[in-house]
Amino acid sequence: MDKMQWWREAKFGMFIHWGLYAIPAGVWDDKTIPGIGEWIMFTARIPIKEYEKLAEQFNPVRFNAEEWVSIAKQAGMRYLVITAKHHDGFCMFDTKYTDYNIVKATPFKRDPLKELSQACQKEGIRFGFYYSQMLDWHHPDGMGNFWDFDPAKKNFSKYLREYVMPQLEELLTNYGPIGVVWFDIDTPTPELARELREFVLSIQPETIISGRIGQNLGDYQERGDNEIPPTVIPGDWETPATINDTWGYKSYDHNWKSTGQLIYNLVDIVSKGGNYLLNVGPTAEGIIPEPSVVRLKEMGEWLWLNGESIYGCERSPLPLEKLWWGKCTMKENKIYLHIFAWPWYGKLEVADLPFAIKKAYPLLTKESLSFKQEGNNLTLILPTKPIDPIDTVIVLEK
Ligand code: FHN
Repeated sequence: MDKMQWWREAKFGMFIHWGLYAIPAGVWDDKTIPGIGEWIMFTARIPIKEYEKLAEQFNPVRFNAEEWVSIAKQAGMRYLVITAKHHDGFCMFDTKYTDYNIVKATPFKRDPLKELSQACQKEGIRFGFYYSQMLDWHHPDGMGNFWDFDPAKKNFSKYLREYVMPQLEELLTNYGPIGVVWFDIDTPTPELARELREFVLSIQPETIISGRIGQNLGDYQERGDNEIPPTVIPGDWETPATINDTWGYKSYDHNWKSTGQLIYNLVDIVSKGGNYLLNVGPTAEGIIPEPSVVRLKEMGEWLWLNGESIYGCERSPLPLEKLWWGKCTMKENKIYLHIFAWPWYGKLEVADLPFAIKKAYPLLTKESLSFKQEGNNLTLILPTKPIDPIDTVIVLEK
């Protein structure tokens, strides 16, 4: 079977950005630091020696892997991707290639990736990890830190071969089956990207590699952060996205998207053929912020009832730009109309249908709706009010 199959069907995953940056949470030296939380070391140009001290304080005693996985599961998410090493270089897993890791450098001493991988396996959620292969502000040969190191003296291929690859070997050997290796940004040359790809696949050939390995060598295309393409896109692709405006936790970012917006984004992405990798940024205590949990739970409630119109669905067969009322997904002999803007006059005209319709009904009530089809055009009689307050799904059956 095609190794992409489970991923294509999954549609919805949990991204987790968790690391030392959760301690300052967007504040350094009593100043609020602009931008995304996990970039604080860069944005505030924090010297390694100072940033490193955060590790001594990192003790997320409230972290509970099973709880996190159950939040993902209840949200209807089918895979999980957590930062093993972000740009700050701190390793959130046990590694013998640096002591700058959560087991050796913190009072916590536990390996959250191990616990999460086990909890995922138990719950049937695919486990994956994010690994910053290009930027590493802590390693003298990684890219990006020009305030502690002289960029001219860096030996990137040495870092990639003698540090990144051995760490990937640990991650691909000690944590069970890895669904996704989520590289970020890019790998500078096609040769190095190919070497990296082949190395990963030599250990776990079934692992899916994110598009940001660069050089067109990913197994799917990664869209920009929070970028939803305007139209249907061929091939496999994913949108990584935030619930507020940061990936890593920031104490004062309260700009949470509404549940309605998040469901709309999910449906929009699926209607265009993609996956939605939605991020949470846990606190330094190990808690997924409550506003995220509430929204994920509400998404899960919607998906519990309407998941048939999402999981395993194909891109819209109808031209999306004509659907002023919502979105459309499809699976086997069914077209799913996702109505976000309810036509108050109780009638919906749908043009360009690819096949003759035998039955029409709301997914939630299954009560037949009357309709008339002339050629490719359908007129559907709808109840006067929506059945779901956010997205009422109408099924058209062949
Ligand atoms: O720089 C990172 C950022 O911190 C975050 O990890 C996002 C997630 O897609 N990726 C990078 C920028 O594209």
